[in-house]
Amino acid sequence: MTIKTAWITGATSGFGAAAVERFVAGGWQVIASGRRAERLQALVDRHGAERVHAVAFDMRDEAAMRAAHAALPAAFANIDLLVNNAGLALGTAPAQQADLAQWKQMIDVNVTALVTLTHLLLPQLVERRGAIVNISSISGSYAYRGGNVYGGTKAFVTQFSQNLRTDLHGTGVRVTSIEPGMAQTEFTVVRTGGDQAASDKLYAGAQPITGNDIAETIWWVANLPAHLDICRLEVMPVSQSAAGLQVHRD
Ligand code: NDP
Ligand code: 8X3
Repeated sequence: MTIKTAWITGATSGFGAAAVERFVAGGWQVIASGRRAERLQALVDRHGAERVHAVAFDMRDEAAMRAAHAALPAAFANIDLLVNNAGLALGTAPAQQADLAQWKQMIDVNVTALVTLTHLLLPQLVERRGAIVNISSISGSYAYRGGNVYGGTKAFVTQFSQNLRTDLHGTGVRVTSIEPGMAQTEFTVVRTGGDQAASDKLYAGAQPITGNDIAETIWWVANLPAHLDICRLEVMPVSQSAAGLQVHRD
């Protein structure tokens, strides 16, 4: 049986780390990327260098991304699946009080880096009739206070996914936008600048989505018969739903 290869970005934590475990358990090879090299090395130590190839770089560093791609060992060079998972939210302030540097960082990682890696891998994904799974978010569809640029980046990811599908029509390449709701990962600790108590409070009693839940979803999407494309998939915990519009009165 031919062993398939996935490149999973954001593999050091949350959805990405869980996806590495799921794909390795399912017999795939994984290229695991992220900034925290020691966490990537732990994946290699656990699964072996023949199953996991670690590439530590900042997604905003295009030269490092290209170098990591160019230096892939031959055994990992034929990529069947790109999981564009690396991303972040920074801040919860309304737009008029937000930090511009945080806005730019979210755009750089969630949008610019995602399209750069996609552009880099597209030729071989077309050649191999591969697949792309983009991790978007319900924040791209539903407005909430403080969602401003984060939600904007995820609306981009959702729409980019649909546009990719259209451009890739006839190539056999599958594209999926997975749009999770509230999930307990390091996401809120990062968003709040390290406030573990705020993160714990947000998730308390809500039974949020877990990293394993989304890893299992990515696995399912990627392993469906080749004639099926899950185009968009919105996933929320049962405890979460949309809550409508607001009205300000003088
Ligand atoms: P985590 O914070 O647990 O994981 C985020 C991952 O992104 C880490 O592996 C981190 O790696 C990586 N990352 C962030 N910035 C960079 C960068 N500059 N360069 C390289 N890698 C980077 O959060 P989640 O697992 O929850 O998030 C994964 C994706 O899911 C994100 O795109 C997020 O927007 C999305 N999402 C999350 C939801 C949630 O509620 N948790 C819901 C919907 C979508 P490192 O720090 O080592 O670089
Ligand atoms: C993360 C989900 O709704 O907290 O993308 O922004 S949300």
